[in-house]
Amino acid sequence: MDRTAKIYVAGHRGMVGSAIVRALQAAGHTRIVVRTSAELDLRDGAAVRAFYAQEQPAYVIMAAARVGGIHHNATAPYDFLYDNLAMSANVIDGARHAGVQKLLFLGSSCIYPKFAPQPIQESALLTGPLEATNEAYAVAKIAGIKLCTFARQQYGCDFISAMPCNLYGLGDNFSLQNSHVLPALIRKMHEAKLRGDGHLKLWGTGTPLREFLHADDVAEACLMLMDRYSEAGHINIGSGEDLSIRELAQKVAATVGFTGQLAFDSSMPDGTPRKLMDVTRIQGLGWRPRIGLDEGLRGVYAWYLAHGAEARQ
Ligand code: GFB
Repeated sequence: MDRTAKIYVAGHRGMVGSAIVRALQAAGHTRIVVRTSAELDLRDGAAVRAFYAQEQPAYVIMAAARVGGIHHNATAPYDFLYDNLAMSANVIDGARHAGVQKLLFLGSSCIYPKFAPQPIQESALLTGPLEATNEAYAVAKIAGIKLCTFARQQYGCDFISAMPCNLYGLGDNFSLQNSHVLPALIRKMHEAKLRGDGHLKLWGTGTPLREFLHADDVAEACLMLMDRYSEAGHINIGSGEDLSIRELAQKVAATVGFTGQLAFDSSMPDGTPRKLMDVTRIQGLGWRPRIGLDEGLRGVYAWYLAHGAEARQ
């Protein structure tokens, strides 16, 4: 990428978007364009087209999305489908009309079939039924991938898609009901420690396996892909390693200093049993994550201690 060309980061206040802005600044980008959702509602196509006409960015990274954990996804499926579909369609089609040189669309590993062979290769897309708890989000993200692929095929646009595994990092959402598992466990265990609780109940059976990556590593991967990847279809971004929710809970407990017993509430959903990404392709481009899970957990807990009161909840 030309470091002096305009680049629009959609979703710059989110965990991933803010990590991308930090990485762009560190790489010397001088013209980073952002809008809050109050300034620009990405579900409003006319507003998005007017924004592109005004700013005319050379590059776009689409990190704006309605996101949430298993419970939020499962209980607000219309909002997850509609908002993500509308935002993706407007940002991608607006970029096509505005002649954007390169666009990166971000999704998630939940696009793959619930029982995809592990580790999951990019070619597993649309080979089987989706996991019910995140079907709405997945359908919107699959549509976004296809918009990028077909914009390339039909109009010659250099639009690419990348699908990261489960992400965590600074500025995450720590809601007890709506967040993803890692920030939820940090908050639940921190609060249980302060109360002196001897027990803590977590959701599901604790047996599902998940692959985690720090948002700062994903941001580095995004910059590398903008420079070096230009193909139809999507590419996986992952650490290449997974662990069970029970093992994750034990790591979080050690980080937070919660010494009580862990119990699991199997009336809550497990979600997909496993979604380990095959990362052969992105590793072939020379990218590797730098932040291991133990180090990343310590950093996020420190961030939570410093910002807990203002953390998104
Ligand atoms: O991170 P998470 O909400 O989402 O949950 P998914 C992962 C696993 O952790 C599930 C368990 O098996 C949960 O039952 N879990 C245990 C908990 N305790 C908790 C808790 O207190 N809170 C939460 N949230 N989970 C999401 C998708 O799936 O992954 C999204 O719904 C997206 O669409 C995202 O793809 C990356 O990994 O199951």
